[in-house]
Amino acid sequence: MKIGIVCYPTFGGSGVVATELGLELSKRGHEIHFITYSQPVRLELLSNNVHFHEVHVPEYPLFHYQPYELALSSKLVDMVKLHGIQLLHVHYAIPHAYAAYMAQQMLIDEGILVPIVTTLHGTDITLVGSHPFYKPAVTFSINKSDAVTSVSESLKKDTMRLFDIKKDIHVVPNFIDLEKHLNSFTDCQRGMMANDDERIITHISNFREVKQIPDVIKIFYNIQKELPAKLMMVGEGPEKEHAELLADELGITDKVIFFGNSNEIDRILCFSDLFLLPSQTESFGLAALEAMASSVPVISSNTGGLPEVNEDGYSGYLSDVNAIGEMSTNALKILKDPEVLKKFKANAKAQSLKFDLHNIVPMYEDIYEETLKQF
Ligand code: GMT
Repeated sequence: MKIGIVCYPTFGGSGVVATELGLELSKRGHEIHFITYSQPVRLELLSNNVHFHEVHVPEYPLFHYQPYELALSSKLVDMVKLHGIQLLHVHYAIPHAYAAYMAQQMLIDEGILVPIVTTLHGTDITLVGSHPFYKPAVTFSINKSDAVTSVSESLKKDTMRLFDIKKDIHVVPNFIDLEKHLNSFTDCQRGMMANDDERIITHISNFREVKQIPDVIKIFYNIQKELPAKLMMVGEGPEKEHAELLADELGITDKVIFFGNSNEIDRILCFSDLFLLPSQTESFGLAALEAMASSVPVISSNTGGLPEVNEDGYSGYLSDVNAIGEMSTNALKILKDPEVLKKFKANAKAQSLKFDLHNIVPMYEDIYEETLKQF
């Protein structure tokens, strides 16, 4: 199949999933066209089967807001015509599903039929999409998609609760390329980051309010009072400065390392002992799955889709949002005893195998085939 993929090209989970999906589909013989405003961060190599088409939005002083949807829908029309793209798969409803629907209508005018598959990722539904300013457009574009998928059962329920949805929603969980997480713990150059007696705790996110960044710092503060430890904070976002100040206030700056955005997540996870994800809401928690694939147990909140990913008492522990005390106690339960840590590490790895891309990507292929048949 010739498939057009629209996504955010940044470090966020939806862009990562879209990129990894496109790469795997290309390996399975499909021709993939990424259409977005810059080359997706995890898309390092283009090939015969993987193409990238940049959406340009010319600046014009009259516009207070530059019309990205318009430029995207025009680009989609041009690329479908030029490359014979058969299906558009858009990741994150806003504004991608809306732009794809406009492109579809323009193409119908020229006698070209292209179905749209929309994947809902989380904040496009729970935080942004359900805002009254966007809701009618998001409801319309979900209902006009030819197939709709969500990354967890929990997100499907949220979508049905928050919007008047007339379509069936297929749950296709996020997935992991386990081959990228094959490093054994001894390969990781751990010594560059911490002393042998120190535990390494990691958090990776876009440092938005929803990630409860102060909770990450406070949980770590409690941990390091009980045993030698370092905290790796990976990512960029609005809450980062606040986190730096909080670490300073608590007198732990020498134990907290802020990395910024990184393309070497697997290397960082390779030397990590524990992952913290105490989010307010999380439709899936791809970062937690990436941690588990590197044998890193997860202390997370029990919100949204996280219980579908992290199994309480097995691959880590789940607690209510803001339950900093309980999260700290659970973290210490895992970290204090090397035998317990070893067991949780093995469990985390075993849990991640449920999300092997070789099992999940065919679910998308089936949806594409079914959608093309019915269109
Ligand atoms: O977590 C974010 O704020 C980024 C966001 C995105 O769209 O890139 O992540 C969402 O999609 C990911 C991939 O499906 C999920 O793993 C994240 O849980 C989800 N984030 C939230 O629901 C907050």
